[in-house]
Amino acid sequence: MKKKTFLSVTMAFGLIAVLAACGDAENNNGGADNGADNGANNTEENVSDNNEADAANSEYSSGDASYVIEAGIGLNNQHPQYEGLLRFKEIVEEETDGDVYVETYHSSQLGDDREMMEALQLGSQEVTIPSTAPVTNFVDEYAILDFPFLFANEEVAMEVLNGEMGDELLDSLEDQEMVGLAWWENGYRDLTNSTQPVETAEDFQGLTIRTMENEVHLEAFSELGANPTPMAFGELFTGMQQGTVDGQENPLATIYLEGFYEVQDYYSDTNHVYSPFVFLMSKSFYDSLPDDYQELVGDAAQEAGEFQIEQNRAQNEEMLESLIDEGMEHSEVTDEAREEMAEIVQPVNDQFAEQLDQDFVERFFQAVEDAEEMHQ
Ligand code: TK8
Repeated sequence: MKKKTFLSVTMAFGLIAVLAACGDAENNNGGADNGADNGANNTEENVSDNNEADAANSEYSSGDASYVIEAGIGLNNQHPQYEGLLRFKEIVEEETDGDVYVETYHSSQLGDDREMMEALQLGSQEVTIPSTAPVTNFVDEYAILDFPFLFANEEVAMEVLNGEMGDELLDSLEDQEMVGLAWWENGYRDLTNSTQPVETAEDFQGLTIRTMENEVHLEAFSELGANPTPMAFGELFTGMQQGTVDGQENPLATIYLEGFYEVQDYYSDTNHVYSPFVFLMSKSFYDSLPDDYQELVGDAAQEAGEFQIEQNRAQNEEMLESLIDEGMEHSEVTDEAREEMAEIVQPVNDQFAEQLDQDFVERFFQAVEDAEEMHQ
């Protein structure tokens, strides 16, 4: 599989992150203001309290362990992803009788997705669970997962990810000093903004939308006539609050649990792309584990992922109601409107597909087709 020298992309995004950070001195904890409303804790004080609480709840301690896993995510501790991470901790500690200890961090406390992946490469952090979009900066082929309107439903996505193609994508991370252990789920991404209801492709015109650090997303939103602005997730709340961006796109759970309704008026169920999470471990750390522990962390990542996915899906409907209760206006996007959006962005998919290994692309689309037949 082709590997990218991601320096130029990283540098460009780095610059944007620095610029964003400059305007961000007062409040770099997106969601902190609104956190009290829904129990989300994004302040540093709460974060450390929470970690202490986690430690207190565990009958084990890092001091007694042969191996300590520092695990960090970008989302806050209300998100099902954090529940999944706590489940991972519980399984690993119990099954090793505390010989492997897991320290959990949320709310970008250890950095944003890209920074945490770099820390995994360096061996200074052991686990992170990013959306796959920023992984494209390390392995080109991950771009295919971000093609808009690729997976018809969640079952199709899971079938492909848990099959041969998903395995191949996990294995491809080894050359980047990371081990991919399991697929978790962020979910279908929807649009929010503070300017206007968005129901059709035309409504994207002129909207400044924060995107993840991923070229497919950038191009696709440009094609729709929006002004995409890549930004680290940790900067996003402030970016919306200060009007640096009009809108953003993320699954319902994130929109609600990060309190985005405080700074966004319009929610559109665009469902424009399915966003997987990928459970990553530092390769140097993984290699240092004895064989039975390697198997154990792999199984635990998988099991905790199944739990996370269940939680994620169970809460979706409730989240939509809660967003409306909080005063967001729900714009319903019809299948017809989605088809129009899909047509407009198709050239972007084609252009990126051409740049990837053709054998990989063919096998991937075949796997999607096969999965679609199984899960109509
Ligand atoms: C959290 C991110 C986030 C993603 C984004 O670390 O950046 O918008 O959807 O959930 O991975």
